[in-house]
Amino acid sequence: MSKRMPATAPQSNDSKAVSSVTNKSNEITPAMMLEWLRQMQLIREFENRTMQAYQQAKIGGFCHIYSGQEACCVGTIAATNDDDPIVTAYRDHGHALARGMTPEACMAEMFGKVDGCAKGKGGSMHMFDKPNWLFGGHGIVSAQTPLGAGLAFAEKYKLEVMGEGKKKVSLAYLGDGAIDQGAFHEALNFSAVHDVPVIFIIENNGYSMGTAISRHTANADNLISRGQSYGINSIEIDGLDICHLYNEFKPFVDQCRENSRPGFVDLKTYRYQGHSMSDPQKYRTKDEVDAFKDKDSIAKLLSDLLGDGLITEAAWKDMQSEIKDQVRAAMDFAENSPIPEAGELYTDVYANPEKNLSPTATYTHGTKNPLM
Ligand SMILES: Cc1ncc(C[n+]2csc(CCOP(=O)(O)OP(=O)(O)O)c2C)c(N)n1
Ligand SMILES: [Mg+2]
Repeated sequence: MSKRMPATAPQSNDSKAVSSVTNKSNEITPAMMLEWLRQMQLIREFENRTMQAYQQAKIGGFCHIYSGQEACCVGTIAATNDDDPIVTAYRDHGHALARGMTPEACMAEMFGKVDGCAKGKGGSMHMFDKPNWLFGGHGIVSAQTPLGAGLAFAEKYKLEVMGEGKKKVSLAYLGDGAIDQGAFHEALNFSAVHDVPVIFIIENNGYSMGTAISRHTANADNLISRGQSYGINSIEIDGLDICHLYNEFKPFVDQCRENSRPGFVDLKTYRYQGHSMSDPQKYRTKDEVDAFKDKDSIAKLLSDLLGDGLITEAAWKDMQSEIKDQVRAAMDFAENSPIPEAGELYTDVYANPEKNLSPTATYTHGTKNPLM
């Protein structure tokens, strides 16, 4: 179901150089930049169509739009291996697409259809894609943080104790609103004590629902002190400039992998839409939103590419229209995918509410499951 999206970068010309200002790490190629542009634009377009579908009541439940934050998931995932595990919160469509989930599987999931990545049972907040090492999509704030540590610990254990596998790093994404949860601190402490190679990435968009970061957390302009207090290597990165992000983050990931140590990143970003689809946004001004739109990450990457002569205006137009077609096809796919059979309510669940109704009725969860 979930395959890496094919790289359809137009006129990728690796013989042309990326300017040294953009490419401080000397690892960024023109093809990489074009692929990032394509992925970020795909996420932006996908989210635009998601909002429309939500307003038409084709998508139900909670739904959180990622527009504005695209560089965060695309840039950080680009710095990992395809089989490094990742886990994130509920604002997860971008991570799913950047990890290689098809727009079809992602949109069908939101439509509650059988061809969704979780057979339509998870919805917007619960994108899950095991083949692409994406372990959700989680709605409970910060609950994914210890899971990220656990995923990294499992891989470390496999390698160091069982002698299988290879050195991996896991990425645990969370919002700025999640850093005051106890689970977050427990995960940091555990990872530091046990040398677990997990990177806690705070996608710091400045708000937790309608509460500005300075109103909900102490020391809001020095989040890295959280990581440092546990002896964890911690950095701040501008999450609106993907080339800068990659230059900073790639060596950071490599180091965590090599030394088997955790990391902490305060990744500064901004969301353009409300917290969820039902947010009147009375807590911020239009001027503030517009000021961030002036620093838009897609526009910045495009201007870097144009400046280095790595894309033409015509090629950019073609890329945008290909992406529009791709997302339109995903909408049609989701629309036409069947709704699940009623019996599906009783599969893929841990407990069987009615005996013998589920194909998993023989699974007893041990000796005493009160529901069986
Ligand atoms: C444990 C818990 N408490 C409260 C909520 C309600 N809630 C949902 S999202 C949210 C804000 C989280 O903000 P942040 O972590 O900054 O993520 P963002 O929405 O900005 O991506 C809250 C408080 C929840 N889902 N889980
Ligand atoms: Mg936030």
